[in-house]
Amino acid sequence: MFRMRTGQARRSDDPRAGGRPPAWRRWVPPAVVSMALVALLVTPAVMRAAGGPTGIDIARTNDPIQPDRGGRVVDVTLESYPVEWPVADGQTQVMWTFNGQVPGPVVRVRQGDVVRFTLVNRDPRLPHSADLHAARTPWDRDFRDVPPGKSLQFYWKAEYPGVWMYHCGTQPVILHIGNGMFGVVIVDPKEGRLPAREFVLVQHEIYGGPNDLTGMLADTPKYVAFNGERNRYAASPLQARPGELIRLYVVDAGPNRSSAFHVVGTIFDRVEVNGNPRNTLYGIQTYTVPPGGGSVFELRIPEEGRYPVVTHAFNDATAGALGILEVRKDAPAASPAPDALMPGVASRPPSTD
Ligand SMILES: [Cu+2]
Repeated sequence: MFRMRTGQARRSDDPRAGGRPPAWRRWVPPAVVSMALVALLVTPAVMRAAGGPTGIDIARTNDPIQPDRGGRVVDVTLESYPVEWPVADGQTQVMWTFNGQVPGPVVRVRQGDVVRFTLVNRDPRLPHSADLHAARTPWDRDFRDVPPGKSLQFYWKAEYPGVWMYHCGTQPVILHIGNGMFGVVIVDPKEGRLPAREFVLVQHEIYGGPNDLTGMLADTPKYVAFNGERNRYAASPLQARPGELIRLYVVDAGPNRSSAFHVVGTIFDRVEVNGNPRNTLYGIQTYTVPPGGGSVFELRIPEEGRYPVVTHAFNDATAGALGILEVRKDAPAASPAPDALMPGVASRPPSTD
């Protein structure tokens, strides 16, 4: 099925607005062809690895939109399906995921880019959806449920730099987020950033399994975690070198608890509220990231040592929202590879039960 609901997609600055049928139904402007070619060339590796919607009809909701000057069209495809996921000490449970991992893959674009976003629902049983906090677009059109075996595609523009949550918004939303359906969009500022050692940390709760709606509503998580697993970075610390710039993209996926984000033994030189450099605070000990929010934390650690990364709400740190940042002169060099942003988080195949 190929559904087009283009009427709502018009933007006030679109020269094609005015009630005529959308031009792309009748002919394809050369600009669109070149946009498509650019998209093929610049698709990030992490998204190429996610695979495409081959074999599934795409329901597209709006017309292609133009990137800002210097911007690109970037293809991003997320696939929803359940996996057996290690939550703590080799213990696994079924989690609902984007692309077979908790958190879902990091989507990284630059301010001014246009994202051609596709959600493919490979869950044989349940509808899912994608609510992207970085996108300004109608909820009832683009964040709507995608039935099993179907897909949905829409365009959105990365307007503000920042670190943004995305999540499944299918009812009951708490169940879909509580089962692992969330991830991070990084929109890099158009003026760029200083090179740094970068990590993405998503704090979230882990409940008693996909049917534990009662526990989610009562706010009684089994574990609290950074990046999918209790104490993930305690046994395998994050590594950095003395004095280098460290940049942490922190999102709290909840669904219920905030993160009182803190690194023991140091001070954040800068905190960018929502990850926008124009919202910068200096010299911060702890900064709250609420469910559905994110911030960028920058720090330099002069001395070698072990520096715990925690939520300073210690019930949740004790429940697993704890890691170690290990600073050593002989730490491996910082890697620009997308995989290095969330060490240890790897895609798993669909659950077969
Ligand atoms: Cu879902």
